[in-house]
Parts: sequence; C-alpha cells; structure tokens
Amino acid sequence: MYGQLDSTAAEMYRQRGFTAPLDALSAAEIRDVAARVRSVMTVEGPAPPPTAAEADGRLSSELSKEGARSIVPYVECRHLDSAVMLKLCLTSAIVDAARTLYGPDLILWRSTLIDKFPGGPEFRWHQDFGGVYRRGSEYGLEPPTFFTVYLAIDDAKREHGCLEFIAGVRAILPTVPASEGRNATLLTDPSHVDPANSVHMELNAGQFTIFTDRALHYSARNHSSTHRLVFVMRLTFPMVKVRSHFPGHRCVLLCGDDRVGVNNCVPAERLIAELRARDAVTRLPSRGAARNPAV
Ligand SMILES: O=C(O)CCC(=O)C(=O)O
Repeated sequence: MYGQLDSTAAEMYRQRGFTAPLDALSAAEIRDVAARVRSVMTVEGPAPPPTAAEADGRLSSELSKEGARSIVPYVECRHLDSAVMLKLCLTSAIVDAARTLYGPDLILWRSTLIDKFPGGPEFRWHQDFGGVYRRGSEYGLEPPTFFTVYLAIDDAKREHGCLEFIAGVRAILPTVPASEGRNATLLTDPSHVDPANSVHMELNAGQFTIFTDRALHYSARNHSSTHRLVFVMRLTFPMVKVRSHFPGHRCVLLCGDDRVGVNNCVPAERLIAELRARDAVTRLPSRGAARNPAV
C-alpha cells in the first residue's frame, strides 16, 4: 500500500468501481495550480481541432461555444506540452493511489481538461469502456482496459454538476448513440440504468477520485454561477497497445518500467526535462516574446 488507500478502501474500489474522495493538493496549492492551469488553457496544445465530421455528435463538442473554434486543442493532452499539467499527473497522492490499485508500472494514455461553465451541459449515463468512440472504432486500446483519475481543479459539488456513480456495475451495458450525429458518443441504454441509488461524488478543489472503465457515471448540468474545471487522466498499462488519436501523441510512463515496449512511450521525468528546456529557450530575451511563457 502507498498513501491514502488501505486494503479496505482498495477492496471497496473493486466492489463499487470508484474510490471515495482522496486528497491530492491543499486549498492553497490548488488555488495556485488553478491559475496556472487556466493560463495553459489560453494557448493551443498539440491536439488539432477535430473536423466537423469527427466532432459531429461528440459530447465534448457541447462544451465548445456555438460557432466558436473547437476547444480540443486547448484541453486535450496538455500534459504533453505543459510541465504544469505533467507535474499534476505526477502528484504523489495520485501516483500512490494508482499504484496501490494497479501495481508499479503505469502509463498515461491521454488527459482532458473539462471546464463545465455555468449552465454547462449534463453528461448522460455512460461507461467509458467502449462508449467513448463511435461505432466501428469502439476503443483506442488493445486489450481494452484503462482507469481514470479525476482531479477537481475547482470545487465539483452537486450544484456544479459533479460526477454521480451507480456502484457495483461490472457488466458492459448496451449503448445508444447520444444523437443523430455521425460520430455520436455512445451512451448507456437508459433502460439499463436505475439512478435511484446513485452516489454523488462531491469533490473539493484539490481532491480526486479514481474510477474503472466500466463504472457507470453521469453528471448533471452546472446550475451554479461558477465554473467546474476538472482534469481527467486516463491511465493504462505497458502491455496495452494504445492507438494514438492525433499525430505527435505519445504515451508517458508515469511510474515503474515499460518492459513491453509496444508503445511510443516517454518516461515522465524525461518529458518534464524536455518541457523545461523548451521553456528556458522560449524565455530567452534574444529570442523575442515567449509563445507560451506561463505554462
Ligand atoms: O466531468 C464530467 O462531468 C464527466 C466526465 C466523464 O464522463 C469522464 O471523465 O468519463
């Protein structure tokens, strides 16, 4: 065992599919981090905007303002170009909890910032397993297995549309497309969902939960007047072949060893060093204004 999860809590995770709220950063630390993360989100990262066909029906496109440029370059896989984001993934409480549940060798497949603005949308009941890709490209992983670390950058309480779970779902449930869109996200068939006993995962800023890829989850509309920014990390194992979802994507070895070598995988410490070296160069006065000085 490392850190906050003892064997009872780890067993509870296996039964329910999600952990209780866990502490990653103090209130003061997360305030500082939140400002830095918002600065990261003002510039584009490595993921290109999806084409109209790719975005058609995706739940993520509901978070883009009508007619505005896609949010994808601002929110997707920013750990690949921002030391701030990569360091967040390496927060010791997060790595310790993940290692307690899944052992020493872990890779980060992708990450996403989800800014549910005031009035922002509900995400209807779904499982991440098989549900995050359109029909015909159901999964990005072979074999298909991953888990999610979900870190609240802002408070994520009921009024903000926090996550809700139904405990103990291990089956892969039938799905229905979220809309008529060509690339519609697959949601769980509502006839297989009984939300009567759902558990609200209320998180203070700086807390996180871990959930499995079959955990059945939902989040309501943000009824508050404040943003609910969260950072979502998808982790898997070195033996899982990851399908890169944009050119230049690579996996990051968060901890342990990659003894399998099926992925283009960079150790986290090496990537941090690369990003810091890049930031040092972009800060040199003789090179003109930094493109991305705050991140
Ligand atoms: O943040 C939310 O409200 C939904 C996130 C979600 O469904 C996920 O991370 O799988």
